[in-house]
Amino acid sequence: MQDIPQNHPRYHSLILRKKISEAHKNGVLAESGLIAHGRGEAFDYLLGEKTIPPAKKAIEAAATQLLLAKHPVISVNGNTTALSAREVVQLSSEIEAPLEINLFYRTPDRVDKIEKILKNNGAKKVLGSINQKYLPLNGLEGPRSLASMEGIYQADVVLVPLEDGDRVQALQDNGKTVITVELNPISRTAKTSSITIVDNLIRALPLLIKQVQKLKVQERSRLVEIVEKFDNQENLKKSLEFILADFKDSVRS
Ligand code: PTJ
Repeated sequence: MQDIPQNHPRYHSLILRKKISEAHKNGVLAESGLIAHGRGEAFDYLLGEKTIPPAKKAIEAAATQLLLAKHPVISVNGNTTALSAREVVQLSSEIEAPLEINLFYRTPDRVDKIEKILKNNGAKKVLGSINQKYLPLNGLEGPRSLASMEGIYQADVVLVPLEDGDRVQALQDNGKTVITVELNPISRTAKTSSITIVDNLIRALPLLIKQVQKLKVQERSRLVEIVEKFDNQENLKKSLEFILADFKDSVRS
């Protein structure tokens, strides 16, 4: 693929596109993952491609919720692997949460490739691989309903970056607290999750890792206070207000 000149005004965005399209060529990313990335790009544009204050608040609440969890799990799909394999592995080691591969377009080949990438990035244990034992998660059909007995099936808190709304709903209906990273604040995923980080995964994960490291040393009572104060619907409203304010500024200028 052609090199991207560093002085290109959209350099960072083009680098991400390159990563995404290479992951598709290598069989890691589903074809629909390319479209999902495009939708994400459009919303990121509306956010000014920066982490807005409501996202920082959600990141703090997410870090706290993960630290309070008895059995946290990080669900990993093709887009997450393509963009942020190193960071999900680091987060999983910081919070001692297993990574579990869960794919919408599940094939043995994709699962194997994703497992290898996670392991090459330092993951010690990856759940969700081909020969494991699964239990079905009520309310879902097809491969997404597969929940590892050691992982998502018994999890109390699940981080699911870039997820679709019906899986989030099913996880909630099965008693899990769901944290998501989702650029579209009006999606069903965003509205259904317990904590929605309206930000690009590539910016949100490093910040989430930093927050976990910072909050680890806090008293449990302080952590409980942070989670109890967080209101996801209110925070989503604030994210939309940021987008709308930017629109108004653009119209005026
Ligand atoms: O790897 P698989 O087989 O599990 O397939 C994964 C995809 C993403 C293709 C599948 O789950 C899917 O079709 O997802 P959706 O319903 O298109 O939703 C993806 C959501 O992710 C969209 O609402 C986008 O706004 C959002 N999104 C895309 N890129 C990013 C993002 N959110 C945060 N960071 C991103 N980089």
